[in-house]
Formats: sequence, C-alpha cells, structure tokens
Amino acid sequence: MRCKIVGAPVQDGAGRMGCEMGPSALRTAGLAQVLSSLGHTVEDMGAVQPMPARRVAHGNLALKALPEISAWTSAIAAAAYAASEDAMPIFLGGDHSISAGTVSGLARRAAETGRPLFVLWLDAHPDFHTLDTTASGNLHGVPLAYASGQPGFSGYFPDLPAAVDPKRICTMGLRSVDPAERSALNQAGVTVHDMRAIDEHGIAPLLRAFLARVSDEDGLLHVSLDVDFLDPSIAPAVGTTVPGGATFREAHLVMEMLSDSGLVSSLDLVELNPFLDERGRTATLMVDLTASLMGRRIMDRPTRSHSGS
Ligand code: DIR
Ligand code: MN
Ligand code: MN
Ligand code: MN
Repeated sequence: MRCKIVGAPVQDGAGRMGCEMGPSALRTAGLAQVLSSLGHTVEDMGAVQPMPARRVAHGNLALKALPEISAWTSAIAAAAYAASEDAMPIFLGGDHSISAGTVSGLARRAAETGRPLFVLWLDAHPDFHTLDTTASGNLHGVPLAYASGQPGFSGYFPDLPAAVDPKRICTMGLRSVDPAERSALNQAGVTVHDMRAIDEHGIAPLLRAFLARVSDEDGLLHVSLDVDFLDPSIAPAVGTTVPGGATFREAHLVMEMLSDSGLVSSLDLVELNPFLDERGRTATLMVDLTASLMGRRIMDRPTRSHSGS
C-alpha cells in the first residue's frame, strides 16, 4: 500500500493545549518505520498549513476558536482531497476537530469516484454537536455532525462539497453522549454501538456487520481513531479520559479485522496529547494499533514489553 502521512497539529478544538504535539509524538514513536517494515511505501507530507482565520461572530457565545478551526478545516479538507487521489492518507492530529476537514475532503473525493464513503468512528464521544448545541464550545465535539451535513454550519464552516450519509456512519465505544447529541444521532440514523453493546455482544460481530455493509456497497472506509476510545488505563494521554473504554485486545481485534477486510482507505489518529503521556506509552500504543490495521499480526509482532512506562 502507498501511504501518505499528513500532519494536522491542531489544538484549538480541544479544551486544553498539547494536541499540537501529537504528530511529533506519533512520528517519534516510529509510525513511518513501522509502516515501511510492513512493506508499505510511506511518504511524509509534513504539516498542513492553516488558511488565514476570518473573523466570524456566532450566537453561541460558548464557542471557542471558531475562526481558527474553520480555517484549519478548509486547509485540512484540501489536503485530504489531494492526498486521497493516489494513496491511503493517515492523518496525525491534532484534536478531533481535524476530522471536520479530513472527512469532508474524503467525501468530496468519494463523490468524484462514484463510490460511497463509510466512516467508522472509534471514540468515547460521538462528536455530533452542532455549533448551536455544544455547551463546552470545544469544536472537537462537532466534526461528525459537520461532515454528515447536520444543520447550522453554513456561513461558519466551509461549505461542504459532499456530505457523508449519516446512515453510512458507525460509532463504536461511546460512553459519554450529551442529550442533544443523543437525539441528533437517532434522528440522523447513525449506527451507535456504545460500550454496553460491546460488553453484551462482543466487539467482533458488531464490526463484522458494518464491514459487510461497506463491502456490499463497494464503499470506501475512513477510520477515525480517537485516543479516548481506549481505556484510560492503557491510553492516558488524552484530555478527555472516560473510564470503561476499549481494552488492549478489543482495540487490536478491531484493527486486525479492519486489516483482514481490506476495505480501509484512510485513517485519522487523533486527540493524542503528549504532554499527558507517560514516556510515550500512548503514542506507542497508537502506532502499534496502526501496525495491526496495516497488516501486523501477533505471530510476526516483535517481542516487546509495555510494562514499566
Ligand atoms: C463533550 C465532550 N461532548 C463536548 N466531547 C469530546 O465538549 O462537546 N470530548 N469530543 O473529547
Ligand atoms: Mn473525538
Ligand atoms: Mn473522544
Ligand atoms: Mn475529543
């Protein structure tokens, strides 16, 4: 596979600083080397440069950094559109607001190729707020609503060339959903597999059913992996930890099943805040999960202990 690494050092969408260092930490943890060792061709495109921010006023006074995130979204969407022409882009966040850009740019690409875009959103949160419903004002809480064409973004975020059909979105790992998000998700028809569903059914059958849908429609599949999908005990380096997340084995199983499917066409690695990490432990886990997604298997995994970090 031909991979393009795209840095998106955005932190204004999260409630605290630090995600700007995410791309550096993922590079330091050896992302490019791991991909090469698995036989992939890797091109590092460096960092996206944001467009100049344009002043905008919005009635929701809680909103933080709206001009900045809107400007980032334009630039990241353009980068995602370009990178997806001839390669599998791997976007390094940055907080999850980068996915307003990645998903919308990929949706534009998909619309041009005539194939439907599916999105697998691995996260403790659905990030399905609109600019009107977010109470925290942190714009990492809105990207999935924006990219799937929910109302209220027009005039504030870039116009969407193509939206993702909410019925082609599957969220997994949810355990922190605000009331406005809950009703919007239901109304839009997003598939929601919260932690309870994972506990009851196991993560494999839920994922298998979604992958069958992608395959049936010959779709493209974008995977958006938020660090807080993972349990904080294994992935502490995120500003919004929520107890009860995916285990180490559940996360690797998801990645290995995605790899087996051969359906994944792009990936986001987001919300890593290296300032909160324990000696690169979370960055290393994110790189190891990417390795599983890109073809590494237990039988050929290098022997390495994660203890003592
Ligand atoms: C909460 C938390 N729903 C908010 N969201 C996210 O601030 O809107 N945390 N995305 O990571
Ligand atoms: Mn998120
Ligand atoms: Mn999250
Ligand atoms: Mn988040």
